[in-house]
Amino acid sequence: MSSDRRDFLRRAGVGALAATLARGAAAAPRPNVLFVLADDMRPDCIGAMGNAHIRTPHLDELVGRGMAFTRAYVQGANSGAVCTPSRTMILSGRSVYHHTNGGFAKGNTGPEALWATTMAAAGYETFHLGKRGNSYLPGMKAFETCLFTEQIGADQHEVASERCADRVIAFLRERRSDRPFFTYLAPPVPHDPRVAPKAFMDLYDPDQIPLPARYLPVHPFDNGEMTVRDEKLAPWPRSEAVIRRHLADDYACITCLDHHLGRIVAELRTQKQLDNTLIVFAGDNGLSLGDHGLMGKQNLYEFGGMHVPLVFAGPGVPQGRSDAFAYLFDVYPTVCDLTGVPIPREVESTSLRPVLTGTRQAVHDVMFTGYRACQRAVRDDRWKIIRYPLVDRTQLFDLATDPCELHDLADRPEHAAKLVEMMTLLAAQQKRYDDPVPLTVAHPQPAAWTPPAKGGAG
Ligand SMILES: [Ca+2]
Repeated sequence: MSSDRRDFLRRAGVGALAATLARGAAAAPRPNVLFVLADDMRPDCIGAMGNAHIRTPHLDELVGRGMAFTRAYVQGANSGAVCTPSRTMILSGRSVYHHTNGGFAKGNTGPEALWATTMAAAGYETFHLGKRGNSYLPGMKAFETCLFTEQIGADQHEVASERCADRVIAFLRERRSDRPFFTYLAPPVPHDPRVAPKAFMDLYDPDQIPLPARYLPVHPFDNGEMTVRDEKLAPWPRSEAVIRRHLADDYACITCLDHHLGRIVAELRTQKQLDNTLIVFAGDNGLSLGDHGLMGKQNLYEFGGMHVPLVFAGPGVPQGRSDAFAYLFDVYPTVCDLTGVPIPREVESTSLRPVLTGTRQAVHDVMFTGYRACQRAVRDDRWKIIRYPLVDRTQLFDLATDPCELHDLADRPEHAAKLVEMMTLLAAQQKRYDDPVPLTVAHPQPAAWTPPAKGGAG
């Protein structure tokens, strides 16, 4: 054998060994991923997160063995249907200010690497089940299997949780792939109409549910979105009885969803896949349900439209709770990071893995949120400003002493410097994300607001 030939074989052998090692690395079993996105869910509607009046045993178990983020937010919306930009951000990893679908961008949004495509390229079998409307169609159609709730009768709210769970369980039982799965489940629950089977509705007596600490009959001024559809779900002024009933209905839908999520988890346990499945639970946006005289998700209060539940549990996730700031669309790069999937450069959001693993306290210093052209907010650990440009109104809250945002300090002379500091911070965040909305307008409208004499469901 010639030395050239031996040299070739040696090099080939090394190459083959390297290839084998590479295959071995690639074939190392990645965990399955089950992402569950509730529709319109407040972050305080999980028993284990401090709500003594709601029953969520399966979500409690998830929180108990995973990591819950107490300060996770949707970045913003240029539409009353906050679902649309929220889901677009999740599926694309692009900021609301760099996307046209419910976002603020005009024209080219830049290249995007869809979450489903990224996971598929890393060897995942991808499965989507969620509502067709108010989401991001290209992001959903990038899944190998893309089912819409309408196709399986899960758009009927009373049976939506059950039918969604049935379909996911069928997927888990029927799949023959050796690949790990990435399942994206987005049931239209607890979104209104807030109806669940009687057994769940009967669990909650409205008279036994306390009023929220932030309850007001009417919002004190015009926030620019006072009569959008969600706000018409209750008459003005919001009566205590009506708010209690909405809360009871909401809790019933969440308990029903919790029950059927428990069935999916039980199936994973039966298949001995639970320990190898990363489960992420989140809400696509929050909801007011009587806080500050508001019903919907079209505002920037802490328990308004943008603050959402976010829980990770499974391989690589320690048990605990974090008050580190998180944007909801951080979920995409975080899941990549936890499963060893490369994060595409087009993804603008940030992996929360350093927070999950304890190597960093936080990956965001502040949270910046926006709603159409009428509301902007920024908060840090203690202070928060909400700016309403169209009515030239500003609120300043000390969240350390006033977590319910009931005491506006914007006009207090002793906080004048803090007001300037927070306005400067807000402007800097706008610049960072290319937010085109001005914080002042030439001819602001009057801030005073009178509820319609008629209107609003009973
Ligand atoms: Ca929603």
